[in-house]
Amino acid sequence: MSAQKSKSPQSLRLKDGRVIRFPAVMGILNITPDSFSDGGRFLDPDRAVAHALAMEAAGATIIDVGGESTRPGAAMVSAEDELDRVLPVIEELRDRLKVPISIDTRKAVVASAALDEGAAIVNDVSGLTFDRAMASAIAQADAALIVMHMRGLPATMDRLARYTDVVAEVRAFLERQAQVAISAGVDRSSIIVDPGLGFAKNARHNLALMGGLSELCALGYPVLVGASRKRFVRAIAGDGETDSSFGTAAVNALAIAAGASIVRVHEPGPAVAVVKMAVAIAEHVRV
Ligand code: PMM
Repeated sequence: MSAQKSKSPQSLRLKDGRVIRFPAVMGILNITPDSFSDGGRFLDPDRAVAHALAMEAAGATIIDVGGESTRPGAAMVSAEDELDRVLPVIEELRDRLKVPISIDTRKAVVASAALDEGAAIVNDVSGLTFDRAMASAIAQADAALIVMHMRGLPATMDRLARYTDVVAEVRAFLERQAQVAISAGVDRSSIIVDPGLGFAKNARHNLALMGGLSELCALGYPVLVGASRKRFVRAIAGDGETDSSFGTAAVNALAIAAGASIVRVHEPGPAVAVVKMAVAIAEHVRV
């Protein structure tokens, strides 16, 4: 699959030599009691491991493991609780998965422990604003980094959804925080950026960011889009499982067409089909 616009990188090489080819599908593994659509389903480590393996079999080429819900209004989780949830699962998956693991955390101690245990990518939804030690922890481990845009904390972010020009403001944040990572020693070619759909953004902001995705791609970093089953998708496409799955598929197709490199989803199987189709059309259009 390769139909990336010329400025977007075609792949990302991890320090262990594995290569993630774009566009890629990232499967979500939330080991939390309260994440929006799958809270409580994978708290049991055996179920979590089985689900990760099933997502890999369905075509996910990154598995994103998280132990803290960041849904709007969610309360903070201690580093100990987060570690208790994610480490046993990462330890088990390390030798059973062929694809790389990303750790979805805002805390440097959690990131470092997960990287030691076998994760290769840190997915920081705070875009390096939550924990000052995060950038150097990632640099030290020679890991890859996803810099996502958000404002405030999950408990407060809905109140901060005010922008004059959401695309320009998100773009400036991503550029600045990627630079923070580079200054701390993170390799430029290991950085992925993400507009953070739904994080301190209302439906209008999310739609504007989708419309401005090519401007984010122009930063030159791979762009990740995470729309799976989010509030704005359910509000527009419908709240039922089928509605939100098709709504998510529409966002993913348009994201890939605009040059995004990774889609983050709960259901990798359908997302792989969507990505293949979007790539085929994009390649044909550009012949
Ligand atoms: N969304 C959620 C959690 N982590 N990480 C990135 N990089 N991008 C996202 O959009 C994102 C994320 C919240 O969704 P979930 O509770 O369904 O995982």
